[in-house]
Amino acid sequence: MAACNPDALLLRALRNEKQERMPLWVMRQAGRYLPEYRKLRKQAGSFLNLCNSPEMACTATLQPLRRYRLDAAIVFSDILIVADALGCELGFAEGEGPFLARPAADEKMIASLAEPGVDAFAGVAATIGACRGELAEDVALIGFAGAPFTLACYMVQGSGGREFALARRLMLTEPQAFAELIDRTTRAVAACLSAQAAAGADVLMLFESWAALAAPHYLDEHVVKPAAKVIALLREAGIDLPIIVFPRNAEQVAGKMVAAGANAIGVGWQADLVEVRAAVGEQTALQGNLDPAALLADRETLRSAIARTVAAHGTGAGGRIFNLGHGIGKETDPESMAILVDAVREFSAC
Ligand code: 1CP
Repeated sequence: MAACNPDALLLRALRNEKQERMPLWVMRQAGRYLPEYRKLRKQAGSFLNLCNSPEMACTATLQPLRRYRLDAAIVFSDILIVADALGCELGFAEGEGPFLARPAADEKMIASLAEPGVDAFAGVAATIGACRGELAEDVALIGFAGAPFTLACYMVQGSGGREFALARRLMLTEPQAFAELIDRTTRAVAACLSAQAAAGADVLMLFESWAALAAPHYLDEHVVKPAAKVIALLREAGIDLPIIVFPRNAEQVAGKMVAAGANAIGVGWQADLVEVRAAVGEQTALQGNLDPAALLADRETLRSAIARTVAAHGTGAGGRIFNLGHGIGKETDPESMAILVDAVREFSAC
């Protein structure tokens, strides 16, 4: 397992070292906006076949790198593989999205979940291994997992959505069962990330995409503490890779995530980068946060939005990583990504 060059731009930014420009990668950069992804997805027959085949998942991971000068690849997988390993049985409904056939909807179902270890994540580990050999030395490979609260939302609900009312109800009405679910999920997330670290990931990222659904009263207990525990379990296992935490739309926890051991904070597009920087100080890297809708605009509008995001990152000592503030939309013209890559290089050069 050959790691990338320690001087790769993304790793330097994560260590708060001097950058000649901002490193750039894009959430969901391997995905449906690329015609070659849609073709591969068709060949695979289903999203899950694609995820579960290390060879095809590796091809999907590398597709955006073949087109664009990006500084990182993110392994092609999904946050819901952890829910599957816990026993919730991940399925995918064409035209709708992922679902869990056996949701962890009550105390009894939560008590009967599996205890997946590192071996349960051999598939994504094999994808990481396959990708690392194909990537240029200066491209970092990012391994990832969903954070416990976001996964718990899907596991109780059984499907996606914007509200996750069943999960929020369980959190209120059966606090012990919900805490048990978070606890079991926390251990499984650590196992999933450990497997990816052992297979050669250079950076790890925790997607806490639905953090904002935890009412303020619950944020510490169900969002901050579980992330801290995942990080502690990784450090105890001797894994010292940089860790990016993305508490989307709950950026008020950024300072606490840094105290919990996060090396960088992913910032959603609705948050003010300048405010998050003030909260975390100059010792922590920030990643973000262009509105993905900017990629649907004309070239000049897109370029000025990029210039604004670069300016909001500022020029202080803290690490600065350019990304979108959420995943790239499937309607995006691949040519807009090319404009983005050139503009970030142009505007952030120093
Ligand atoms: O081809 C298809 O139809 C599948 C679309 C798709 C893709 C490309 C899904 C289903 N997952 C993925 C890959 C994926 N998902 C990656 C790796 C690729 C990359 O980033 O380049 C990553 C990091 C994710 C992460 C993920 N999956 C998140 C967290 C990020 C976020 O967007 O907030 C979440 C919430 C999911 C769940 C999920 N998987 C897929 C869909 C459509 C969803 C959302 C479901 C919902 O809430 O309704």
